[in-house]
Amino acid sequence: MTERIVVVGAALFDGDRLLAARRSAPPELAGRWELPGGKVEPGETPEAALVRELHEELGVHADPVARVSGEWPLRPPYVLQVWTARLCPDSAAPKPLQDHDELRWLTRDELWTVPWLDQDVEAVRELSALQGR
Ligand code: 9L3
Ligand code: MG
Repeated sequence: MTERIVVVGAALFDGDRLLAARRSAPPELAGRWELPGGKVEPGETPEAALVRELHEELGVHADPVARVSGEWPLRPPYVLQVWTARLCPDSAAPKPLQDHDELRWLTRDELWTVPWLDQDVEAVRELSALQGR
């Protein structure tokens, strides 16, 4: 049996605005919005993967804050786990460097104005419950 592989998604907050990223690849996911992140590499902690992915994808320095409870199935063998995260004081503003073509900071009222990936909907719902959104 193939082991399951964790994909980390970042709920990056600036105050109470949440960063959403529109995927540009692969074609079947393009145009849908996600919590940025990616696959945890062998020997890597999920927190380290989160920091690495946010740097690669968005050019930012960010710190993981807390794991969001829950785990959501992706295409096997992948499962999605989510951490809240904050930009470090020295960080540049996020830019879509790879895999995304647009970024948006969503206020609580705007949370459901983008077409999230199906797998991210449950995670965003969990986040909104956490934040009383
Ligand atoms: N995925 C779903 N939601 C997310 C992320 C970061 C990733 N919030 C899915 C999309 C891909 C797979 O996980 O099928 C691996 O992600 P990536 O490494 O292409 O970002
Ligand atoms: Mg990614």
